[in-house]
Amino acid sequence: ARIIRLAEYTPPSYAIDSVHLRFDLDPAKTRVHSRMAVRRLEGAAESAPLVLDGEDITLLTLKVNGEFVAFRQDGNTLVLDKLPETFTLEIETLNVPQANTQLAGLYMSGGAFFTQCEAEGFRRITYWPDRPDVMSRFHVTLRADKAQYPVLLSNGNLVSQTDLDGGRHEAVWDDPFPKPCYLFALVGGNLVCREQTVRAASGKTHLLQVYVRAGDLDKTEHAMESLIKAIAWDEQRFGLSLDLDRFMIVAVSDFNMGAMENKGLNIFNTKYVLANPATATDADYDGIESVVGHEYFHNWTGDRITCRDWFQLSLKEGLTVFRDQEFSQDLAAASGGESARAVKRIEDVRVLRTAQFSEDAGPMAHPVRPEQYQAIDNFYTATVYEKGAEVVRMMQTLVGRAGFRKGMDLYFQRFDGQAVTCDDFAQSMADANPDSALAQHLAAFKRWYSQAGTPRLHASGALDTAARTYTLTLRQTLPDTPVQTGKQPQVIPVATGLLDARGNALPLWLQGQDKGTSTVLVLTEDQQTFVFEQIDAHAVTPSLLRGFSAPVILDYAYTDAELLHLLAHDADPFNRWEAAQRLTLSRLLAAVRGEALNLDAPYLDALRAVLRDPKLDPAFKELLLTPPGEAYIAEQLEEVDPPRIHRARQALRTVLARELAQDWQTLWDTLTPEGGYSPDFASAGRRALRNLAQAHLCELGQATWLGRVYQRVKDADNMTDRFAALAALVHVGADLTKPALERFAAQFAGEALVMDKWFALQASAPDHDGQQLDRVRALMRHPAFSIHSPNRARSVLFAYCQANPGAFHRADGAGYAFWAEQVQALDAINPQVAARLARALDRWRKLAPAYREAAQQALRTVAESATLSSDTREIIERALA
Ligand code: B3K
Ligand code: ZN
Repeated sequence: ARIIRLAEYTPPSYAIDSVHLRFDLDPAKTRVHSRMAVRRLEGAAESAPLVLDGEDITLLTLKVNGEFVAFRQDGNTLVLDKLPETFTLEIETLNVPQANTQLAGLYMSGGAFFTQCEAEGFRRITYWPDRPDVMSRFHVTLRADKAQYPVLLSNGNLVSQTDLDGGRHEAVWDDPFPKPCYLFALVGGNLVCREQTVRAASGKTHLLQVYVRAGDLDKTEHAMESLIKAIAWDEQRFGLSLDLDRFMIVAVSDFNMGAMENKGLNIFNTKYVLANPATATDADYDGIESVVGHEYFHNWTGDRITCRDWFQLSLKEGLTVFRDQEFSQDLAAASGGESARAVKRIEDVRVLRTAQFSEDAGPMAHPVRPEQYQAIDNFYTATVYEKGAEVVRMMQTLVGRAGFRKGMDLYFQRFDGQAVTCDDFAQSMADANPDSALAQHLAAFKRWYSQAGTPRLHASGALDTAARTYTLTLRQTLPDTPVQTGKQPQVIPVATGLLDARGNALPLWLQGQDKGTSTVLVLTEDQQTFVFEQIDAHAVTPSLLRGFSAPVILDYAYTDAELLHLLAHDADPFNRWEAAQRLTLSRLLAAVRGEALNLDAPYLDALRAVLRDPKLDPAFKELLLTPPGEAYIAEQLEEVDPPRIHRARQALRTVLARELAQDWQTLWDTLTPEGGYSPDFASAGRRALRNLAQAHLCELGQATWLGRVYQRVKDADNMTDRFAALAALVHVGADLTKPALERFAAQFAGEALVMDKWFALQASAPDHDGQQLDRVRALMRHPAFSIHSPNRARSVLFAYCQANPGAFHRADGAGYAFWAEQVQALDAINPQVAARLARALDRWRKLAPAYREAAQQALRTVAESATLSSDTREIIERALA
């Protein structure tokens, strides 16, 4: 496949100022008529051809100014030469939505029509210069059978709705904002909606609608509330208000990812819309809030200002993830106080360090602004999204919250309505804050966009009691990554505090300046020293990288005593959690090396003290007592034996269950629910901690506990508790597991999202008896399984191959052979989803020899298949390179 390179970017030669699209919707043959007003751009040669993309569609007619003309067809492009300066281009194509299993372009789900155009789906609808820097005014007419497709939606405002002959009807939509084609959307089907009008700060009223299938209306309240909160938050925090009269969210069960920010017509995976207490967990409620926020925030960061080319994807994604993270933090803090902010931050960092750090260390390592790709859909990654968000967060750290707002204002002032680059954003931030460290070191800072790999931050400290100084030396190293070596230093903001022997915060003086008790040191060179003055202490413990102020791996030779000290006293809650993680990790790593797992009294006492501390949030305690995940542990090792890691982590849980039994019991007894279910921060935190206690109590294997938990599967009044109980049984593999699973399936057979959880829980269960792979195969034979549904495929295949390393990695290679089979099967149906599954073997080179050979064999098997999509091929080739 062709490699697309950032260095080869050239601006378009033609603009399409406006387009009239007409769809005659039909599952087997949808006709798409497009009439475009085209204009040659200044600077383009008179002879410049117009290049249109098209894929898997049939061209019916093509006319320039009403005349048939000659054109060249070259693979998936159509090239027009000898064009006038301005002209009308008319194109008619044929789509077969019912045959579109890739779910990109125009497709069907549950008997209704939906589109997904980002990144390159519009070319699967009609011929078009499918690139984000071509922005047009869209005027759309939709026609369909009225009885089957009573609801017809597209972007912008509804102009008219009329009945036609033959039981058909027509809806006309007009989007007042020019947009790239990837933001186009249409929906046609039998849907119902929850609607509400809101009055914005400006006094303008807007109509908000959430469309779902009949029967799901009782699950739309939380999405609507989240949308209303998102609108208010963006006005308040960034002064950005809704620019449309009407804003719609539509839920669809077959969707390749989470959701899509089409202008005024967001299309969502049902998973991120539908929730009621009986079917959704606290995590689902949180997911909905953040994804509804995310897509809404794209209206400004993505839609009003979009990307010049797909290499700039993080311009909208990193920034919008940052915005949705801030939104969730602000909402949590509003209901749960300031400490709730830290809980959200820890959750985000956990995702970053698990998914992104391993990506940065593997064959898919790429900069936040990638330099090349074969299939752009492969670059909707943790690096572009989560690391991209950290880059934006570091800017905020360097210029301050008020400075960040100024930078955002300037960015909108300069670029509203345009397709721009990451450089444009960074420059706006720097220009709005000329005296900041960001402006001073902008070029070096921007290496965060261009250099791949996770920097290592090495820190060491020296206390000089005679001179009353504490000298902190910071040094950075940047690892080589595939195709990138010899990197330059980056700008690393290191939020720092110092603790004395009693745990008090020391006043910080740097070069005679009073820095309070926490300060951001800015590392810009390979190595720098920072001398804190007037230190009156006999021992100093540094608290570094507070709040995880940069996406780096911190290397500091903390002793257990120092970590226990930070865990007990650090004013920064993130670093208290981090200290506990480090203490737990070192014990886990010893167990993985084969040492006996004897948890020492100081460590256990520290955990007990946390559990008993009335000042700490239950949500924080739950995070602190949850050991690092298996994938994160694996990243700390040179050579990985996944089942061994699983056993070590499991052994730790068993010891924690036993040693802290008294406390688990107390938590279970005292964290009883207060009133009916509410997904708010405090209630969710109490449930999380109580369910963690329950899981540990089940580990002890007492029949009374297992019976009690089975009872909870039967009578819990909300899905969070019911599912936690079911998960606890599945995890320990108790006799009651089977009847509990059966009961649950019978009760929720009609709830697709609940059944996804049921499948995923079983596919990710530990392999107690060597039969787990057979159980996964049996799940695939279940009548409710379908590989065509991405959610269902994820709930079985991804849950096993990606989320269950202890069972998937087998010395006999059977897990890998299964993976190879499924990647190929899925690739024939849906390359985007297949390519995601393909990444389950990204880290194969790190595996212990027995696994490694079998994994390589499986990768080769897939590589040899002749029909592979470019999506999957790119992943497999990189893995084998
Ligand atoms: N922008 C979409 C992602 C589209 C992915 C295309 N393969 C969702 C989001 O980030 O909001
Ligand atoms: Zn996004």
